[in-house]
Parts: sequence; C-alpha cells; structure tokens
Amino acid sequence: MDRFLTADDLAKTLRQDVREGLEAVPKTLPPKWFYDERGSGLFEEITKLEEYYPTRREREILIARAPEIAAATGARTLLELGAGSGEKTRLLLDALHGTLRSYVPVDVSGDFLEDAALQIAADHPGVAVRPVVADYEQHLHLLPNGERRLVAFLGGTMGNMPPAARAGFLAGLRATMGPEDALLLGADLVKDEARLVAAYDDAAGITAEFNRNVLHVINRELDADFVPGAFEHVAVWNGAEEWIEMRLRATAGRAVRIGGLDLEVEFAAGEELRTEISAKFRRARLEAELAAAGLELSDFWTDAAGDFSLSLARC
Ligand code: AVJ
Repeated sequence: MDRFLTADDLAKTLRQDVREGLEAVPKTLPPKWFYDERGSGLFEEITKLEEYYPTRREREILIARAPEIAAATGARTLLELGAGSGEKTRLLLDALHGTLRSYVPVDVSGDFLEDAALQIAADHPGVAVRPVVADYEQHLHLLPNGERRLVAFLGGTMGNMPPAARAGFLAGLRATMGPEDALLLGADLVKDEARLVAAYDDAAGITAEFNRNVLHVINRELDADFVPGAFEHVAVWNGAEEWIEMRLRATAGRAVRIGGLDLEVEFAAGEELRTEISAKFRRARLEAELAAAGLELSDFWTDAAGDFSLSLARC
C-alpha cells in the first residue's frame, strides 16, 4: 500500500481545519471529518434510508451503463477516488474485466482500504490491486499513471467541495490525464426542494447523528468538551448556490474548550456551525465546469427518474 498521507499529516490537518473553522465567522468545519469508524457506519445506514436516493440511483445508472462505460473506455487501470463504495466498485470491475489490469482505490484513511483491497484482489484474479492512501485534493499528481486509466469519482462527493475547490480539483485532475484516460463522475441533480431536504434530514434521525458525529470526533481527537446533544441538526436548501447545507445549531449559549488546541470558542444560543455543503447540479453547469478545466463531456447518463447523473469526460 502506498502512503502519501500519514496519520501524522491527518492529525495536523484536523488541527488546522478545526482551529480555522471555529475561529471563522460564521463557524464551519469541513465534511471530511465525519468519517471515523462510527461516522462511516452511519453513512452506510444513510445510504439505505428511504429518503436518501443518491446511492440507489447511482447504482441503477451503473447497472444500466457499465457495459457502455467499459466499451467507451477500454480501461486498463481503474483509479477510484474516495474508495469504499464496495458494491459500485464491483459493478465497474465486473464490466471492465476484459481490459482491466489494475485497480487503484484511493482514500485518506488506510483503515478500511487494506481489507477491502484484499477482498477485491481475491475476487478478481488477474487484476493487480494497489491501494493508495492519499488526499485527492493534494496528491493527484502522485497517483500511478499508466495507459488507459479510468478515474472514477462516485457518490456525488465532488458536491461537498465549494465551487473554487471543485475548479481546482478538476483542473488538477485534468493535468494528470492523457488522451486515453477518462473521468467517470457521479453528481446529484437539482430537484424538488422537499425531496432534497428530506434526503439530508431523515425521519429516523440518522443524518442528524452523522452530522453530530463530527463533534464526537473532535472531542476524542482534540480533547474537546462539545456536548453533541446540545446541537440540533439543520438541513437547508440554498437556492442561490444550488446546494444543501448541513449545520449544527447550538440550542443554548455555551463555551467549548478544545484542549488539544488550547482554544476556547463561544457559541451564542441559536448559533449555527456549517458542517457540509452538498452541491446539486444541472447538466449545463457540469458541462461548463468540466470544460473550464479542459475536460469534455462525452456521455451523460441519468437514472430513469432523472435524480442522479453519471458523466464520462475526456481531455
Ligand atoms: C458523501 C457526498 C455522498 O453529500 O450526499 C450524506 C454525504 N451527507 N448525508 C452527500 C452525506 C449527508 C454525501 N456524500
């Protein structure tokens, strides 16, 4: 397993993110810190909720289009950014079996990566599995290059990046791609506000727990004294930006001490901390953002209901 990111690097980034985010006005925290073991488990539960359609819709598209994706790309290497989406990976690997020689799952955490890689290697003899621990916003240029690579970035995760970060990410990705490479990008689509909000504020309260999990992570990793139960989960649609925002609202005024940073932050009663944006796209905007990065949209597929999209793009 190649490691471009150590546990130390991660710890340092967490400290920086938390200090910057909690000193900012309004307060923010980046969504990448949701995903410790508990958070990853909660996200798995989210993907099975009635209200949370993206995972099911993306799977539907992949089932329908994997043969076309395989035929169009003839990929020899599959690079999966933010791996761990086990079932989707399997659909792609099965469809690509005629041409695929290597599979490179990329994730910021090595914890699940190694086991998942062993499992996939066992199921796909003939495919070399080379997991890489890296941050795809920093280490794209370090990923293995080779011929006919298909870079898969699924799940709508690009929507968690603000527009400027997205532009930088796509341009950085484009810079590593050659004429035979392709990008397979999953993106959620703009739709009825009530459905969008319900997808991020489910009746069972799983998403609320997932949202509050970032406070548990900071308590544990940075010796903080957040009382997660004193924060309410908020999901709102920002129509101007076309993204969902998740926030944590302090139910009462209080000071929080982050021992590991020697920092104390005040929350006013009702003050909101933004923990995630999840941008929703229209085809035209996706096409324009890809083009701005030097990538041309060659295929655009949606599920039957038009809820989610998969794009195939090339240099
Ligand atoms: C990780 C991008 C798939 O933005 O929909 C799910 C994370 N947040 N519910 C998304 C998430 C709240 C998610 N993705």
